Order: sequence, then structure tokens, then C-alpha cells
Amino acid sequence: MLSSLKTFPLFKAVSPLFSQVNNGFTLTELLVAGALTTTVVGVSGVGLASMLSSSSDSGTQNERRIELNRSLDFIATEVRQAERIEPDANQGLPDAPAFDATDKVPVLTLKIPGVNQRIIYYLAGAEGMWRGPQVIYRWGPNFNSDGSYDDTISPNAWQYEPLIDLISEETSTPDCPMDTTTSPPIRWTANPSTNATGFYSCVSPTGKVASIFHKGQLKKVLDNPEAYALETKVFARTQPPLNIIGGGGTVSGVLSNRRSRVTISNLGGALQCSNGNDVNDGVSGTVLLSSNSASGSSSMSLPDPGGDLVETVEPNTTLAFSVQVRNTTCIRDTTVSSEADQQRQVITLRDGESVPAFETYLEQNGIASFLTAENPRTRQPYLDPDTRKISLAANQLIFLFELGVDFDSSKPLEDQESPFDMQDLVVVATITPDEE
Ligand SMILES: [Ca+2]
Repeated sequence: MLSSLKTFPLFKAVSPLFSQVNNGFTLTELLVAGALTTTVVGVSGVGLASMLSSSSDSGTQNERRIELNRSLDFIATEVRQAERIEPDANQGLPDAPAFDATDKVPVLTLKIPGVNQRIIYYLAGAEGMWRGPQVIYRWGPNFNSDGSYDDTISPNAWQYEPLIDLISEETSTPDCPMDTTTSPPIRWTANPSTNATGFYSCVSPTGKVASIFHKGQLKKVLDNPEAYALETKVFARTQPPLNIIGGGGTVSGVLSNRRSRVTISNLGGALQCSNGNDVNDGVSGTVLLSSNSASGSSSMSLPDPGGDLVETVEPNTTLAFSVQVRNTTCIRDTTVSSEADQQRQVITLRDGESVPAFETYLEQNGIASFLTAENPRTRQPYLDPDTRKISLAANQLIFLFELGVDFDSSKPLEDQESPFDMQDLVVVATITPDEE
């Protein structure tokens, strides 16, 4: 307290006046000076005490507001990683069998791709050094220093971690919005459904949007605690993972168990005769979308280089390509199938994989040169220029075709020789399942 007095501006402003008094004083002067000093010190003392008290109060309160904001940001960031927010948090609990729900009020139950049980935010009483009346906790895998999860498969080892304490126990009345896109409109689900207090959520029937409410106490030094309430609306952004069977050079179809939008982008290719004549015109492709549903299977022409094809498909549709070379002056007529000729005439690449190295025919550009365009799904080039790895969203696959020569079965794929160069046609498939 003394050190803070010494640095206080008023103290600094007053003290030079006293140091200038260096001559003798008359009795009257001393009496008057004494009275004045008492008044000045008395008045400024009251002022100081009150200013210090309110400054320390507002300092604590600001810190506390920052803490509450930060914890809500933390929760919102994790919700964005989710594929689904369980509308009724309790209904998600069977998917988190390792979670002990005793004396806990689940508020957010998150399905996050790659994490094998639900991650749960809940409200419970204070424990140990944490201050009540209530505390917000998180149950889920811990984080590595790069922000990734450290252990997504051993939920028995996950901790019940306090996120923020001093959470209000005052009753709140959630005013959850209506989803008017449905008929009849459905009200978002409040979690908890009754007796909401300082931490609750309203979740949309689709499980894609949550409004999260947070009410913490601001501890004041002398007065009763004051409440600070915050609210944020967050979207679960992650698309459900696809059952893409592929990558690492093998593919036997691309499937989603939902109705989906399939986009096929033709990134081009290089196919020439030995005299240098371009014969890409002799290439035509068919996109085969096969489904067991009543609408059956369909096929459509591969788009021209630089073009896209967009199709809506039923759940569990498989995707395959059939590419024909016909009537060129120098290349045998052939048909290459993305299913039958995998690892021979066709390879597939997924996110994070390396581009195989083949010597190109004549002076053609290599596979990488067809992957410099920006991937609209990731806003990065298809081939990351720094890491030299493929940059795709989880719902995308690249197909590379060798059309000019047949695979030489006497050698492994990586030892095939020019003109075998695997960039006669380069195609990207993007499968976007409908939201539930
Ligand atoms: Ca080629």
C-alpha cells in the first residue's frame, strides 16, 4: 500500500511544496500551515482511500471479465471443431460411456471427428482451490502444445478439468430461439432443460448451431458480488468425415452415407505423340455414380480441362472414372478404370500425401504443375509449395491417370519409366454430404 501511495500522482504533486519550505516560520505561519496541512492530508486521504479502493475493484473486475471472455472463447473454438452439437446434451451421454455424470449438469456434448467419445462441458460444484458457487468443467482429451488433441482414443484417461470458477447460481430463464426453417417451427433445445443457472446452452435442432450463455460473479472487495453475463453463438463447422476408401495409392470407391453434392474438377493433363503433337483431344472420360437406391446409377461426361461438374447423389453412392483414349494418331485405343486399374494406370492422393516422382515424357510439365491452382475448399494450392505435400480437405481426393502407355508389370509403380508419367489427366473429386 505504501509503495502504491508513493507512486500515486497526487502524492508526487504535493510533496515538492513541502520541500521548498526552507526558511524560518512565525508562530502564526506555523499554526496556519499546520491547519492547512491537516485539511489537505485529511481531504486527500479520503480521496486516496476511495480512489484506491475503486481502482483495485475495477482492476479485479476487468481481469475477471477478461477471464470470462477467454473461457467462452475457448469453448466456442472447440465447438467450431465439432461435427455435431447434441441438441439434448444428455442424449449424447450414451456416446460418452467413460464419462461419470454424477452431480454434473451437461451443457454441451460435442461430437468431434477422430475423437472416439463425446467431449462434454458441464456445470458442477467447486472442488479444491476452485471457488463456488459453481464451476464450468470440460471432460475430453488434453491438448498438445500445437493445439491438437493428445489422446483421442483412451477416454478412461481423460480428465475432468475446471475451466472457470465463480459461476453464478442465480436462476436464469433461457430464451431459446425458434428454428423457423422447419414446419412447424421447433424451438432450440435448452441445456439444462430446467433450473438453468450461470452456464447453459440453446442448441439448434440440426445440432449445427449453439448459443452459449455464461454468467460469472465479479468479486468486489467490499460489496456484494455483481454478475457479468456473456453470450455467443457458434457454428459446428466440421463436415462429417466421409467414408472415402482411397489414398495411399488405392481406392475402391468414394462413399458417403448421406445425400451429397459431388464436384468433379478437371485440372488438365499432358498427353503427346513422340513428334510433340498434343493428343489430349482424343481423351474422353465418364464419371460413374453408382447407387443402390431407386434412382439407380448415372454417368456423365468428364468436364473439360479447367471445368467442374456438380451432381447431387443419393446416400452410399460410389464414384468411379472410366477414361477412354480413342482415335489418336499415335496412342493405342484404351480404357482406363479408376477401380480396375488402381496402382497401375491410376493413383489417388489424399491430404498430406507426397506427389510421386515420375520423369515426364518429352518436355511435359510434371504432376505438380497441375496442382498449383487454388483449392477452393482450403484456399491453398492443391500442392503446398512449402511442404510439397498435397493440401486437400478431408472430403477430397485427387486422381492421377496414365493413359499413354501400359503399366510395366515387371517393375513396381515407382520404377515405371517415361513415357509413363501419371499426369495425362488430373482430376479432383469433392464430396459434400448434406447436413442432417
Ligand atoms: Ca504425360
